[in-house]
Amino acid sequence: MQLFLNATSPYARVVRVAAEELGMMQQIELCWTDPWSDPQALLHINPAARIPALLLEDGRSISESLLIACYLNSLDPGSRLLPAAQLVDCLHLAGLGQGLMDASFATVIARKHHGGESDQTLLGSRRLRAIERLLKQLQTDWLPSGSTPHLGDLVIAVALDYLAFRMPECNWQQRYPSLASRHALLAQRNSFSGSAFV
Ligand SMILES: N[C@@H](CCC(=O)N[C@@H](CS)C(=O)NCC(=O)O)C(=O)O
Repeated sequence: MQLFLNATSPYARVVRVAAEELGMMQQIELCWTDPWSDPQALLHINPAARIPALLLEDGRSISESLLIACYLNSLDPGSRLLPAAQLVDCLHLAGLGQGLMDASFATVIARKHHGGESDQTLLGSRRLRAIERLLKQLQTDWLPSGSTPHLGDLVIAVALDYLAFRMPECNWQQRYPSLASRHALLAQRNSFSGSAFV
């Protein structure tokens, strides 16, 4: 399998972390890609020109980070990323994490293309409020899920890392110490230390 990714995409990192947690990295070739330059190889497997995208051995492809993670999980006999007994909690948390990632990523992209004033627009301020509400909700809802992290844990931890990387002024570590301690436990895993944003 080939995974199209770059080193700063939080969405691609979710897939990398998921693959590492499932012990599948040996089966995946990493294809470093700049999606913004519309490379043909990426457009061929994902016309949306977005990463991550996964190309399977038989030529079929899957886009969207959570769908790729679901596919990789389906190859795992233990279904470790989506444990049946915790499915609703896991999906609930994955949704909150994805919401945090979407609002943060859109904020970063708007600032890059339209300047810091984009934060004051209707959509910009809406995104910032969403980030604050999500952090607050996660502080209540993100509880330890056992020794093996599930997909919800991974998505949240990547989203928090992305916030620290691109929006350090948010300073969630000081403001939400329980999130910081939950995050610290995951950050020390190989899947996270080996895929840090650069
Ligand atoms: N919902 C998608 C989001 C993917 C996404 O936005 N990827 C960004 C990189 S972080 C991208 O490729 N952007 C290029 C573009 O939008 O043209 C997912 O979960 O995979």
